[in-house]
Amino acid sequence: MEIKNLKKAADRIKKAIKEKEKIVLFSDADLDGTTSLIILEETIKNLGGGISALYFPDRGKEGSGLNEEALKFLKKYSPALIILLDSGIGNFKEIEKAKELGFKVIIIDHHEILGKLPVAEIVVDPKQKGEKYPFKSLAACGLSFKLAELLLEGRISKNIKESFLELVALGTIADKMPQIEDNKVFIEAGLDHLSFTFRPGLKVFFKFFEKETYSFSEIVQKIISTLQITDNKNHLTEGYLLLSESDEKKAEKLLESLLKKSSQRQKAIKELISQIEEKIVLSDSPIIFKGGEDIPSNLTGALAGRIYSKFKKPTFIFTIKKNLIRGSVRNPQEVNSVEALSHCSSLLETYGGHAQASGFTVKKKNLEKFETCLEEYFKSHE
Ligand SMILES: [Mn+2]
Repeated sequence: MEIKNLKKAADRIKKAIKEKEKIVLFSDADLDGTTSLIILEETIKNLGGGISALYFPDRGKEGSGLNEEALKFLKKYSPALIILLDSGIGNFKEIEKAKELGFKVIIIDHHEILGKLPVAEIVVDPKQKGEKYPFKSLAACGLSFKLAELLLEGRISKNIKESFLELVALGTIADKMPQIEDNKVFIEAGLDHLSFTFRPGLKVFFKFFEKETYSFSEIVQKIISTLQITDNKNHLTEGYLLLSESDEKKAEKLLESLLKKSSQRQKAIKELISQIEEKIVLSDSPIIFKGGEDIPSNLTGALAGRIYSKFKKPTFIFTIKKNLIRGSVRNPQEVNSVEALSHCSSLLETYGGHAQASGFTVKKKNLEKFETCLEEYFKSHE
C-alpha cells in the first residue's frame, strides 16, 4: 500500500523534470529535514533533473517552516515547483502567498494536521484525513525515501538505496520517531550499512571517532548531536554542507569546525539549564513556562527537552526578541502539545509540530494570556 498522494507527488515531480520546470526544495533545518532534502535532491539529479534553489530557514531568524523572509528570497525563481519537506502543513498564509508569487506547491510533511490542510497542489502527510496507510509515524526522511523509490521506479541501485537508508536511519532517530514497524526496518538497514558508508560527510565521523575508543552507537550519537542543529550559511545548513560534500578532505575540515561549534553549544545549553532551573520554583502549576532574551532561539528545543526530562511537566521554553516570542514545547505521552497549542491558537501567530514536541510564536502582548490559557488547558487534562 502507498501513502496517500505520494504517487501523485512522484508523477508531478517527473513531469516537472521532463518539462524542465524550475524546482525549488525547501526543508526544515534539523537532521530529519536535512536528510529529507538530500535524498530528494540526489534523486532528482539522478533522473537528470535540475534544481534551481535549495532553502533551509534560519532557525534563529525565521523559525521553522515557510516564511515571508524565505519567500522574499525565493520569488526570483518563480514560476517554479516548490517542494516543502518536513514542513508546510501549518503554513496556510505562506502557501497562499507562494501561489500568488507563481509557485506550485507540494507538501511532504509528517507533522500534526492543524484542523484543515493548506491549499497546496499535493499534500503528503500520513496524519491527514483519509490516509489508509497503517503506519503514521514515519519521519519526513522516511517519506522522502519512499518518494525516491517511486521516482526511481525500481531502478534504484543497491548503492544508492543503502546510502539513502543511512540518511533515513539518522534522520528518523534524530527526530525521535518511534523505532517500530517501517521505522525499525529503515533504522536497522541504515545502521547496518553506516560504517561502510561511501558518503564522505559520514565517513569522516568514523575516521575522527576511532573504533578503539568509541562504540558504534556512541558514534551514531555523535553524528546526530553534531548535525541536528547547525548554523545557517546562505540558506543552507552546515549539516547539509557536510553531508553533501563530495571531497573527503573538505569534509574533514567541515567536521572539525562543526565539532567545535557543537561542543560550544553543549556548554551553552548546560549553563542556560542551570539558569532556568534556578527560576523554577516548586508550584502547583501544571506546566513549566520560562523564557528570556538571552535564550538563543536555536536552543529552545534542546532546553525544553532537557528540562522536561527532569521535571516531567509540559515544558515551554522561549526566546524573546523585541515583540515576538518563539518557543519550543516538550511534554509527556499522555497529552498532545499540538492540541494544547490549538486550544490557545487565537493568541498565537504560528504553531505546529508533533504531539510530544512542538513549537509556537506569540506576540509579547499575548504572552501572559497564553500562559494562563495553557495552565487552564493542562489543569483540565491532568
Ligand atoms: Mn521531522
